[in-house]
Amino acid sequence: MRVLVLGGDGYLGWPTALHLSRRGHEVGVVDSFARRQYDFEMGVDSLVPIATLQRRVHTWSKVSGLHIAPFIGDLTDATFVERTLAAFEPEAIVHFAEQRSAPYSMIDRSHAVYTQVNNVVGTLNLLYAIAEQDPSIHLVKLGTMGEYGTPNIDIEEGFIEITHKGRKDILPYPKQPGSFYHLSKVHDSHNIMFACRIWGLRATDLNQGIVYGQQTEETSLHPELATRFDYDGVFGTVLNRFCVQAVAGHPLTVYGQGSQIRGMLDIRDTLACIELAVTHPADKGEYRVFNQFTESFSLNELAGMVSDVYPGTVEISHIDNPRVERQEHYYRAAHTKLLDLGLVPHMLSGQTIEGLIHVAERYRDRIDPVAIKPTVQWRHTASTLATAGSEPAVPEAFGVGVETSATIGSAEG
Ligand code: NAD
Ligand code: USQ
Repeated sequence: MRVLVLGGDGYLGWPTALHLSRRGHEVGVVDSFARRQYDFEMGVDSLVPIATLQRRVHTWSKVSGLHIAPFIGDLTDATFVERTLAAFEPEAIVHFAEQRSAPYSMIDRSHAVYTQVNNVVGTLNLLYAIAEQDPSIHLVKLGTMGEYGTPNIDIEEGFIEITHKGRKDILPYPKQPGSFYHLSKVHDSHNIMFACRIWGLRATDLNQGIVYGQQTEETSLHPELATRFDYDGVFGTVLNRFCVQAVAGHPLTVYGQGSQIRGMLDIRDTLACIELAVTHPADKGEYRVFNQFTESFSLNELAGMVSDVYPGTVEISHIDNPRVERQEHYYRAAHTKLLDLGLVPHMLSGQTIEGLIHVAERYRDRIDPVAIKPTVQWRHTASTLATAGSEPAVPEAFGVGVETSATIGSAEG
């Protein structure tokens, strides 16, 4: 199939492009390099060095003899989106190209606005281009498990049957996201579902859990094919961070009680799930949702596993939770649809954690201990809100972790 991977220079987009290319699909990648720019803004870097996109594509063609077509541009530019679709003529589009960090979206007003404009407008431009050029293109869109939040009932895959005053309907599952980033995914989901209903588009919304891991079959073939590995307090995700922290001799930063539970999956399963979604397209007019994770863990369990596997001493530290999130909560989420399509998951094992620790040890010299600390607070103070009108390019508000008695709104926790 002709598959266009949006966000194809990112942590998940690049290995997905390689995987689909190796599996015989004709692949194009689109990226604006926004992600590389956030690193400059924050003064952080991927732990594993990454080559430029042009270098990556060149190395892939040398290693595999296969071509990946790069398209450089921004999805918020509607003309760029239209031209790219017209030039590549995809049968499927895998859409990873969004600002994906919850803490980044919570830095201040301008970062919340940027995140929602980038994500929602980019997706809207894409929906219009698909509808106008070829409504048969299957959109495979990355959503997130965090759209659902942590309700006190089982989470279903996108929809729930509700009986109300004696009548029944199947309705979108209620959403209670935990950051302006997660909210942007909810807005996207509504827009995509609406476009399927009114224009007859076909789409799969993949509500993905937290991904861990750094190496895939294809990225391991050459150092210039490596994907990024974030461990900093804004872009690093929990298990990847804990492994780097163990190697750095830094206490594992469990936020709050650590009883929060999240759905997780191995990066190799992300690739497999995307391929399954692409090769089993939604029907014309169908908007379907798959919950893309394989196992759930509490943060304490994750910290415990890293501490058990790491050969040296590991300290686990419970720090004040910078986020507003439920800590003691029920969590049971359905995730059978991808398994029904044939997913054979890589379960989290000591070996997987050892692999991550090994990557962190190899690049130990590149670990910046200053980058590890969480710096973004969900609870804005009155003084922060009063100064939120200014929009510095590198926001001084980054690190606004000042808690005062005037702290506003912290209903959960
Ligand atoms: P990433 O930031 O590494 O990659 C996203 C890529 O999209 C970047 O290369 C960035 O430059 C590009 N991009 C962003 N906005 C763009 C725009 N307007 N136009 C063109 N390119 C743009 O993120 P990732 O970790 O690879 O995540 C990919 C997707 O998967 C995201 O949508 C994210 O929300 C979702 N997701 C990620 C995880 C995870 O644990 N990493 C979990 C669940 C869902
Ligand atoms: N956490 C810690 N310590 C840390 C980092 C995080 O305890 O050092 C906690 C957080 O408080 C949270 C949980 O770990 O309870 C997950 O945080 P995270 O930063 O690993 O993941 P999250 O912010 O949820 O976002 C990540 C990706 C995002 C994706 C989401 C999937 O960055 O793109 O959408 O995972 S999900 O969580 O299912 O919504």
